[in-house]
Amino acid sequence: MVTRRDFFRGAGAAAVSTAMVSRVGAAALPEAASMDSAATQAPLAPPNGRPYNPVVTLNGWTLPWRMKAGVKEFHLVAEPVVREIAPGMKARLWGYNGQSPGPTIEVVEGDRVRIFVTNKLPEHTSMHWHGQRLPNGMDGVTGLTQPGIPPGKTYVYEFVARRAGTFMYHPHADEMMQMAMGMMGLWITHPKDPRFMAVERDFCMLLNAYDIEPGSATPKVNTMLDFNLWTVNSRAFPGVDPMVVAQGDRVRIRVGNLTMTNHPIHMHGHEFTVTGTDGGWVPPTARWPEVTTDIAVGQMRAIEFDATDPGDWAFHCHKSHHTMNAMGHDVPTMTGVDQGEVLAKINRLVPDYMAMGDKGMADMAAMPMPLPENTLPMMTGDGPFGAIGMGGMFTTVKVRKGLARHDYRDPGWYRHPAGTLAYEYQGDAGTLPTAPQAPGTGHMATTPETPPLEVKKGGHHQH
Ligand SMILES: [Cu+2]
Repeated sequence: MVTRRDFFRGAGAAAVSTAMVSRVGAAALPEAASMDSAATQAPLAPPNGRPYNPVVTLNGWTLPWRMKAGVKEFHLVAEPVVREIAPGMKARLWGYNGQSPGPTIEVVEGDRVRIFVTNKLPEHTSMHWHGQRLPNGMDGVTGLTQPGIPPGKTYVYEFVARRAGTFMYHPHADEMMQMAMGMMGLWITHPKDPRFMAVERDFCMLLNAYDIEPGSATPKVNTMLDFNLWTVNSRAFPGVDPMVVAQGDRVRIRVGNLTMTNHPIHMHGHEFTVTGTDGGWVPPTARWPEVTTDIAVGQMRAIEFDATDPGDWAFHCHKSHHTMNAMGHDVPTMTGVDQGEVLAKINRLVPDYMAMGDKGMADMAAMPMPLPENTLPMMTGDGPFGAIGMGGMFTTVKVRKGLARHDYRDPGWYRHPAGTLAYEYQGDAGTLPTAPQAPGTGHMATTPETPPLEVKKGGHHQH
């Protein structure tokens, strides 16, 4: 089997791809390339067909195709996979061609596309091409437009990619189980004219979610809403790669939501506009600036911005529990609770037990707790200033000056120019500006009775 790694080895993707096509040219089925890595792969420059600007799938890859009599032929294999969610945790999922999500499919508006879908699962499946214009019989709804694809069989889907945009693919068969197991992928139809809404960097990702008990590896597939792992392309922070862009780039980020709840996706430091939805491109006159856009279940949003300001800018879902990993569930609020007495009693029985959360929850991010095997900390990730205290749907957009056009390598942490970093106040409390008292607001405003603020000299924290 040709892996993606083999595919990129050698002089260039185009040359290797041609070799692959000639090797399997006589076979009825196109080779099903497979991927063994969860790292973000270099964009796949089209070796044939109409030109386009390829996307970068975060922690993913694009499926190579073979051209047969003017038709682009792809081969997807539905199969059990092992996906690394983040270093330290692997999940047993169902996916396509070695990974979950499956590989991104990239075609050009007007292309005739033939997709072979082989079922290596123990139950039937099908493939629905979410958002596409196609003949009804190619829509992949089990029972409605086709029988399920039985285990061991291959079905062929064929249609013309009529509309440019961002699409998704997923089964329409035993959906609750199959999507809870990670069966999904992205489909990009590029515009015929590569200059249409061209951007320098074009990222894409699917939001997905799992319910995996701490210490286990297989999702609970009957969970309806109470998922405990919120992921970007089946990766949880700090396993989600940064999006690396050059200062001055026009950047597009395409986000599809195949979880069972909505996600207000928020970006720091820049305004963006929504330029694309599932239904197509948003006309420029209908766009407005945002820093957060809510993405409902089954929706896709393409956002665009000019990367004007260098830095490590957070990019995340704004639901706080979606930037946490498992263990965050059913934890009682302990803020303000003195656990000292009960702690002494518990420690006689369980020496490792730690009381937590009496001053807030931040210490959970920094403390190395004994965790079950194959379990991610609830809040984690180390930054240049200590624990980031995040998990789940969180990553960064790293804007740097002078990056080469196709350089996506992690540049490390941002180095803040002098005078641009928040700092600890070292002066006298008496020299702090006083808050003027608002008229008529009574005791809610700062009053003369407020005890003077104690600021410790010498820069030591009190806790
Ligand atoms: Cu969310």
